[in-house]
Amino acid sequence: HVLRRSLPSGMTLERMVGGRFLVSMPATSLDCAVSLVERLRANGSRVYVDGATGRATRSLSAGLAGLSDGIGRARMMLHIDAALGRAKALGGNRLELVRGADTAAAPAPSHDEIQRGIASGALTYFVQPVVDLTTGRIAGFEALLRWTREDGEIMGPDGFVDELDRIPDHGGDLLMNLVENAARPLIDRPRPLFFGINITGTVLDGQDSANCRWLRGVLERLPADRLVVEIVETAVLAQPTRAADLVGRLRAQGVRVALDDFGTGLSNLDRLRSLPVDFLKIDRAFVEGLGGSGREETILRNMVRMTRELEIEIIAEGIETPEQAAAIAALGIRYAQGFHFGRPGPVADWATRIDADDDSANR
Ligand code: G
Ligand code: MN
Repeated sequence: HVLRRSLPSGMTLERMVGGRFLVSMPATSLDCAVSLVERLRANGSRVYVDGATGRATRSLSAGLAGLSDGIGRARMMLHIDAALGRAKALGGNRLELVRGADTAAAPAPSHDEIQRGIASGALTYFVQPVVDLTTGRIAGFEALLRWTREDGEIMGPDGFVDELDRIPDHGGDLLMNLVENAARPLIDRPRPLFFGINITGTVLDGQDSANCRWLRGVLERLPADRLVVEIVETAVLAQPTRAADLVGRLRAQGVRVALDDFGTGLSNLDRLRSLPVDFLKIDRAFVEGLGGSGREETILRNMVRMTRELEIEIIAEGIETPEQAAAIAALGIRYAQGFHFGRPGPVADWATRIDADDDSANR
């Protein structure tokens, strides 16, 4: 209440898990945002808390980021949380800004550039392996869109996916072909590997998501039992009914579904009871927190227990070190993905690696 009362009109306050609040400040300059946050912190600190050891004052830490560079909300939430973590690590009761490098991404390609880029091959899929920790072998891949700029720099989808979403049906058949060409060399082999594709919330925007032509085309061309469709948790939160409908239809066709970036929205394990999925992809923020205060371990242990009951497999994302891999395996998590196991790379490179792995396993 104290915080909400301190907000100018047009700004919103949401309560998040873990005693955190998210304040949105549309069309606010950085200077104004900083002084607003400082006012919120000052007002919030005036609240007394009666505890076992007597009356205490609260201190508030804050993380602040600008949402202007085409970065999605989920990714931005991670940056804000990281800044909040830094504020607390520095003793708390302070404000930390998301570092410039996090927000000031390279300029996103324009609408026209994207349409030309799809045709010219600037837009491609890289793939990153997902490893089965019980066997140590690659179980499947996630396809990740990459944009190769004219200066040779390779950009991830955060920088251009919003613009891509504005192109009707993602450039029609072209995106469909990109997915098919990326999947073929990896799934046309005796050992079944899965192939994960990401869909954004816009797939849910149409009247009927079955009208998303590129997704429908992919489902027609590739074997359903090799496909995993990854949908971000924040998209499910925004349109729960449509998301449940799409998930139900995909699974009825034999396509597996993964809930992506789990932990970045207002995570609620209970949601999994009403939204049956096959995989839960735990966001790398949890993995980064392993070995720290112990809270991440506790949350992950609960996730493992609950997903086991619901017959959902967990994929831990962002594993960068052998220690993290060991910690994840020790928690009983079956699948893992991250730089430690392999970086996103061209399909041809990973197809060669898979051939070599299969050969050595058969020998
Ligand atoms: O939102 P989604 O989970 O699909 O995003 C995957 C992104 O995470 C990819 O762009 C990929 O490059 C990145 N990524 C994959 N593995 C790692 C990792 O181990 N560490 C970090 N920091 N990023 C990773
Ligand atoms: Mn994903």
